[in-house]
Amino acid sequence: MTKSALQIARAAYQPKLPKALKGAVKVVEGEATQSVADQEEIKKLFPNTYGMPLLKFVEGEQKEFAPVNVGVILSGGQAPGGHNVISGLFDGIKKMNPANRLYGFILGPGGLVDHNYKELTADVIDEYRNTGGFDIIGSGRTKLEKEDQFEKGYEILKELGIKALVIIGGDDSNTNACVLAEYYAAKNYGIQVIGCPKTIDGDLKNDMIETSFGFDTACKTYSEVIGNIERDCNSARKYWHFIKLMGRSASHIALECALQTQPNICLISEEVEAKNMSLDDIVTYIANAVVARAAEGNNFGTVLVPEGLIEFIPAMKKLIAELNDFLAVHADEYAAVEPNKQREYIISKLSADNAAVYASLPEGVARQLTLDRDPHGNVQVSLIETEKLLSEMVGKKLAAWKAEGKFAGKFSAQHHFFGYEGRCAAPSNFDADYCYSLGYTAAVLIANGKTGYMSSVRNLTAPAEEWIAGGVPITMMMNMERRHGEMKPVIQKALVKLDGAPFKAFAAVRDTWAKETAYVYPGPIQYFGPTEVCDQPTKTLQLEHQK
Ligand code: FBP
Repeated sequence: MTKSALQIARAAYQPKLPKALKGAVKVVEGEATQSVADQEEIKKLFPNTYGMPLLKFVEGEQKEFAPVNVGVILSGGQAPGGHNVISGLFDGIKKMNPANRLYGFILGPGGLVDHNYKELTADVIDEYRNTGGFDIIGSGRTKLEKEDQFEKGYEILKELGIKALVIIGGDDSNTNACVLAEYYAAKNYGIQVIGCPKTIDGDLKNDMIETSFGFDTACKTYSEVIGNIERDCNSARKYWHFIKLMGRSASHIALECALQTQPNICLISEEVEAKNMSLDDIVTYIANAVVARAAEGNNFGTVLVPEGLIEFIPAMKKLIAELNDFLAVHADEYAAVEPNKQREYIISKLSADNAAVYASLPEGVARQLTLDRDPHGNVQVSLIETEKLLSEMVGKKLAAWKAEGKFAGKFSAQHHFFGYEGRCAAPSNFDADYCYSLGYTAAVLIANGKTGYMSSVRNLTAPAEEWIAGGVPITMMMNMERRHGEMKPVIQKALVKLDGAPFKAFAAVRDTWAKETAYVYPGPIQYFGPTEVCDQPTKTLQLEHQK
């Protein structure tokens, strides 16, 4: 592999660890825990791993640990810092006992089931320290949820003498890690399962998991380019830029990027849902901002749009649900209709409310809603170009207002989608340190015989030295939710809280940002230099910690 100059310099970076992890570690047990909701059901489903205590690591005395082989899986979408979780885990288990070995399962949970693995030796690990990406072993979205998968996994774990498995993933992958931990415990297989909180989306968080890794780097990467666009926009003064930001469901990324760059508008899906806003309400909100800025001679601006927006607009949610049901039964009939009559055909089949919403959509989006379906027959909402949908509708509204004499400015739009380019960026110092600490924490949990725990590193706005490492029982984060028509135990997804400090801070200033040109240009992530430039956590974390 030809390495860039930054990659070479960055390989030498030694991630910062919390004080308690620097030497010998003692595990202190806290109170027994309860699940966040549905305690009786969760307890019944997880008799071996429910109610375990919170764990905190403090400095302790040197101990001897029996050798143990460990497996690791990267699950789901990439997030910056995954390689550092693995290098922290490697260094941690080697420190406990140099005879310990680490195996990586290839291309996600599927690698465990298909017995596809490779040993991660010191040479391999050293190639990937402080780098972005998950390419050390690859990732995948196979769900580990069936007994035959658990048994296939057990076969290979037994063969390789692996006594502990670390699953690095988001809420669903950690839910599955918990089910697997319970299954292996119930069967007395002697295999521990530990989770690590990953996802750029930032929606795996709670009192004990302050943030998921990758969110910091991804948001800083997007904020750099949003800032660049804002500066371009303020230089040419002729475009409105509509920027869609990744984050399948929650709007944490859009909110964080707004706090970093101060755009004219940032939509928050959770607010749209809470206020029962229609697509037209959103379009009118943006169009009003365009008119107000145009009145001051500013025919330019930036709008941040969260990827999951469409599904949070109550009227769109209902329309999508009816379309899913209808096309599940009438797909062939629909396909037989001449293309130029398909729109009318759908309108004639929908209930009155949904037909009106459908008829109001631009041609391209309406077509996307009926064509692009996933293998389960559902609309692939992430493929919908929401940024184009909104700008097209805003453009139409402004044209109508112009004809009525209500708008005298100009409106010309540019579109962007920032997602994949942030998922494999070289981890910021924060993510490099945080991930290494999470991996090291997993090693300590393993050495102490724990299973069904997630690595937890807290107090993240303080210097890394003062971070608090430990373990949280995964059952503590669970509740019962309806999934595919069945009630299932799952980790609660954390959406943007409208009464939370980050949203409130944004809501307090957004009207000013809409009117004025208050852009902030964060610039690229810095890896070397003063700490206020290189080591800042996200604004979200800073605001949440100010409470
Ligand atoms: P995870 O939740 O698995 O971390 O993935 C998040 C994400 O990056 C979302 O932001 C995005 O909607 C999705 O993955 C894209 O998935 P894919 O990589 O399969 O296109």
